[in-house]
Amino acid sequence: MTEQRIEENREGTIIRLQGGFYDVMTPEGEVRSRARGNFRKRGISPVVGDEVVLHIESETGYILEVKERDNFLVRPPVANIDQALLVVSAAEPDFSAHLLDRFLVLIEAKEIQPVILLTKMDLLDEVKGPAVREAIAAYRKIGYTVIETSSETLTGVEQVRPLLAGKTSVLAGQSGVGKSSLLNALEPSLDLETSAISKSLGRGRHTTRHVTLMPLAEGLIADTPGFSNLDFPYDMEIEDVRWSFPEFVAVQDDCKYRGCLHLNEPGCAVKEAVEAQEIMSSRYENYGMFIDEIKNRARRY
Ligand SMILES: Nc1nc2c(ncn2[C@@H]2O[C@H](COP(=O)(O)OP(=O)(O)O)[C@@H](O)[C@H]2O)c(=O)[nH]1
Ligand SMILES: [Mg+2]
Ligand SMILES: [Zn+2]
Repeated sequence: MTEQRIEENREGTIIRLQGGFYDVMTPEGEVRSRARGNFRKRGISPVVGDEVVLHIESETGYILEVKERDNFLVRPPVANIDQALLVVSAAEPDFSAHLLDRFLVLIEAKEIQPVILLTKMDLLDEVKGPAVREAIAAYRKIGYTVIETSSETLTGVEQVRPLLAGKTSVLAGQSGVGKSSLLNALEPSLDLETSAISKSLGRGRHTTRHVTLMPLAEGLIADTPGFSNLDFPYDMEIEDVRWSFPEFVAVQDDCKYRGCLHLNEPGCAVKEAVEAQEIMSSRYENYGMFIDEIKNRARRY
């Protein structure tokens, strides 16, 4: 019997790092691959999400080339993210416009497309319901996609599926908001651990875990929250915040001063829009807090 040597070049996406190997998803399936030594010499370290060209020799791939990245998250390291699914709960924990705005700024500053997924809609009652529904309408008016879901009743879950197709997505959101439950609702075979309690049970919590991209709904999704740290990164500047509020940007040409920060400047179109209740006052307050946070941080240096 003669052993057939199959040699070919193929393109794919790195989905997993494991024991010095890179698992690459190609149209013909997964290929366990090695990076050529010269990557390290050139200071390139391939990460999950990288688009690569492989040379395949008897079922092992060798990464020949890492394509230029569209974007890159450092913690966890993921490249070429098409969108961030921003998971916020309607209740338990209570809906927080502040947290949502903070995530939106972090995502917009990375020039990643955000999608807002509201979870636990089944827990909304007559008391909490109206304010949350009003907020949902207001974020939609800004232009954000907001999907209302419940992993309990499965409401809205199917609306998430088409958003994932053909894209690499990261999840963002506090612990306990229902990220794993939502993924399980979309794909029960994932069988991800849910509930905050199970986390304290240990199970390899101390081993270094690399992020993995899981195939889901004809797309790839990072298995860990993309933004574990909610502090603004040191390279984020006031200008980044200024450009991260689309409904402010939409009217800022009407501000009297170019470069208006919409704080104490006279003739500010943003402030006028807040007074006319065309811009959410919570957004304006959060904006001010974020600007302060960055200013105070800068002063420490
Ligand atoms: N009532 C209700 N509970 C939910 C829903 N989604 C998640 N939960 C519960 O919220 C807790 C945290 O969910 P989990 O998926 O682990 O959150 P994660 O930390 O964001 O991954 C669990 O006890 C879930 O059962 C939902 O849509 N409705
Ligand atoms: Mg989880
Ligand atoms: Zn202004």
